[in-house]
Amino acid sequence: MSTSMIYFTLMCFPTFAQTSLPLVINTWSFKNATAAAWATLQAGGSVLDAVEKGCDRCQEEQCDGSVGYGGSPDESGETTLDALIMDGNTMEMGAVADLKRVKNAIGVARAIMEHTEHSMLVGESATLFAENMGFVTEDLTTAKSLDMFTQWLKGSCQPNYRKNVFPNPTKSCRPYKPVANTRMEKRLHTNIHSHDTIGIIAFDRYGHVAAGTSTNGLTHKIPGRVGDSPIVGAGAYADSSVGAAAATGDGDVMMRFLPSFLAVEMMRAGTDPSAACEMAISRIKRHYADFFGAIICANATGHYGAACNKVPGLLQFHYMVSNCESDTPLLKSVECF
Ligand code: SD4
Repeated sequence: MSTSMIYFTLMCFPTFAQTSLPLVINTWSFKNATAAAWATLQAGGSVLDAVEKGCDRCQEEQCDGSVGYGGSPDESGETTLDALIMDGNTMEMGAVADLKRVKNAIGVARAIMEHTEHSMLVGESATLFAENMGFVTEDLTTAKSLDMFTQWLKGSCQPNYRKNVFPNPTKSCRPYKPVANTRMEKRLHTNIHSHDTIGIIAFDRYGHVAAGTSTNGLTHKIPGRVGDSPIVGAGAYADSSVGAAAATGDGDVMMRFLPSFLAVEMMRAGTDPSAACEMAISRIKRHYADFFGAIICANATGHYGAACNKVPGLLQFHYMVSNCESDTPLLKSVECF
């Protein structure tokens, strides 16, 4: 019997397995992240360790180009990172946004939680904090991100996130000046290629839950832009007395509705995880029918679900699960509605 099988047998001993816990669940088909988080639990690590390791695996592998260094260059060509970690037992959290020149955003988020009384640090000051905490600083640009940026410049900076400015942002690059609110075209809130954040939830067998996220945000974002992922209640939320949720998608829109908090509150009121996820998506849909987004939800008995908004390019949402039913991560999917 391999060491991992021995750990699996120990952790999933029938007495504990009855509750469907422990559990790891994460957005998208980021299987290696799930496996890393699960292995951490198996080796006796905490749920915070599992969340951190899962996110870090994606950061290192640059999951879908949307997590970690060398992805989503902003308007000046730089990659900046957002991350969040939350402990559902103590309600402590750490978040970092617009982090520059440090690869391990989830590690920095955890350092903020564990070594400060604050909840969130941003920008250059977050980088300075990270350096002081021993994180390495380096250029996050890669040949790929540089090429994306160069092509974008050559293509008159299309697409971009400006509106009501001169010169016309649908045709020209910056610098822009504000003009009166005359722009008629509606921005499409869908872009499957720039939304693959990892959001991850880990429960141990006692029902202690943690959740976290890590992303490089949106390609060609305006420097300084912060998405939903590091915002507590938006990107993720965890409360061990109920469960946890984590969201992915168009953060500019999604953060307005705190979907992860809403889903957890729905579960607190007795709603099952799938329905809670659907309610969180429905709330956003009411205002932004074409937004791109999905959410995963899990409760303290180890039941889980997901939901997504049906738009061209997102008809089905994939996510990963590890629990005692299988010693390898399972790919799950849900039909969007
Ligand atoms: C953001 N929500 O920064 C992130 C992007 C993403 O899946 O891919 N989410 O808006």
